[in-house]
Amino acid sequence: MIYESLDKFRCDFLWGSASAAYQVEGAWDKDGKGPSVWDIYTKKPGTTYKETNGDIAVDNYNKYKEDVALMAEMGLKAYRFSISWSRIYPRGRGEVNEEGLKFYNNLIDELIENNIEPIITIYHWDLPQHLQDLYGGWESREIIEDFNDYCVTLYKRFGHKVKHWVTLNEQNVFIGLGYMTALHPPGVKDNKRMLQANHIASLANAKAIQSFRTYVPNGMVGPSFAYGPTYSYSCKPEDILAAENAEDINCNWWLDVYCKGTYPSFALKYYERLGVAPVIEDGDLELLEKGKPDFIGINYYRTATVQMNELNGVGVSDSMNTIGKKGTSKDSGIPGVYKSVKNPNLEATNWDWEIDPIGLRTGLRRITSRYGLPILITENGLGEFDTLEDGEVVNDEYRIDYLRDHIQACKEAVTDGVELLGYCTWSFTDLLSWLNGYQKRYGFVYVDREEEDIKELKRIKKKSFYWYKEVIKSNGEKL
Ligand code: BGP
Repeated sequence: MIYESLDKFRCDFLWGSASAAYQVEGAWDKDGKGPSVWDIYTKKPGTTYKETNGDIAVDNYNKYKEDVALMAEMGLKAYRFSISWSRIYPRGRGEVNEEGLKFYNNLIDELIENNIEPIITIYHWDLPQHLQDLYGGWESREIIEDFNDYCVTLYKRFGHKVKHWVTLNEQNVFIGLGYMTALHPPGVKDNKRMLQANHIASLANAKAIQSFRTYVPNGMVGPSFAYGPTYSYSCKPEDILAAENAEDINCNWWLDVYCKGTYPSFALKYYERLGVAPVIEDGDLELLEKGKPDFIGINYYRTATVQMNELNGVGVSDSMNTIGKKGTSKDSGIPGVYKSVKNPNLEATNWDWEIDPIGLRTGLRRITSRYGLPILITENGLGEFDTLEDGEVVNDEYRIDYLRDHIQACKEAVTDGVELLGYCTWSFTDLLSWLNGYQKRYGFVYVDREEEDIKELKRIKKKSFYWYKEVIKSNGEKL
């Protein structure tokens, strides 16, 4: 629909920004924290851009007050951050580390004192290494109890202060990259193991939501999903079918399980025929049924455009453009299912991520139609090279354009009838991009460090900082 005027955002709209523990905190072995799988994985040569890791990251562990002061200056309404499991339980289970809880308690209090609503992500990929070594992490059903114990500890400590909670961040990404392309820890390429680990993660998610009802009865909880809505490359019926395949395999496979408690039937039958479908035990479906979320968190960066892929066609690519050189991404697909192609109607970033605000509106509408749940945009943003100019100026007009167009798309989606709780940009300060080092920047606040030279980690406000401040002040009316 094209409208002459648009509805307004709700008056309690959560204008926010997001981060993740491993990408900002640093202090990787301080105050009793145990190692996570990322602490270990990034030390293996060749896994990340220029061997970067989060040992120091942007030192938010020591500079959190300075960062929160900048958020307050901007007028940010919400800050989504993640808790590092191995800071709370250094070995993933057993004795709790009070020092770890203290850090997050201080951060939460600092936010609340500054009128910023904390949004907790319980798990943003940094699994305690001990659980990986002990029983293979997400591949063992033992993790369901351990994850639940960790969640309950957090609910008991912070449930009275924090209303919005995110369980798992991008299960589709940490499972897909961890067990299909081997680009993330544990670096496995095995579809059967991937689908089984994924099933266990879904059960852990459901169990965590079930416990949430007991300990945080007035809160709201949901997972964050990396949603890239699928387009068909053409109106050829073969391509349309390929797009339906991709939407089922890449999106509904997770979203249906979260919101309906069941797997999408065509995708499940397809995996059964291949002999790789997850083993669904007695009680699993009942647990999924009991663990449905209050909202769906959406991390949106781009859409996917696909075409029919013959049985002898292109397979899954295990490489990624991590250097920021446009056009270096490789073709990828699943033979007989779909293959991804470049969308000629869209511009892309230097990391080959297509920019598509209308895709965000389309995705929000698809989720609303299929599940009827409120949506919280838990991530959206532009990763680009930034230049620090003389006089400590960063003119990131391109980021402002990106965010403005996506917020406009949100407004159109709200006018369509989408129930949108808030919008968190990725990210507030610059931070470590998992595989892409520090040069792929996302923040409103420039952090002066490079891959090899950490300098003084000085915080410098970019042009987008002042722009978003006005957006928040006008509740999204002034874009
Ligand atoms: C999401 C993750 C974030 C963040 C973002 C940008 O998938 O949840 O943690 O990293 O993507 O991705 P990247 O850093 O690869 O550019």
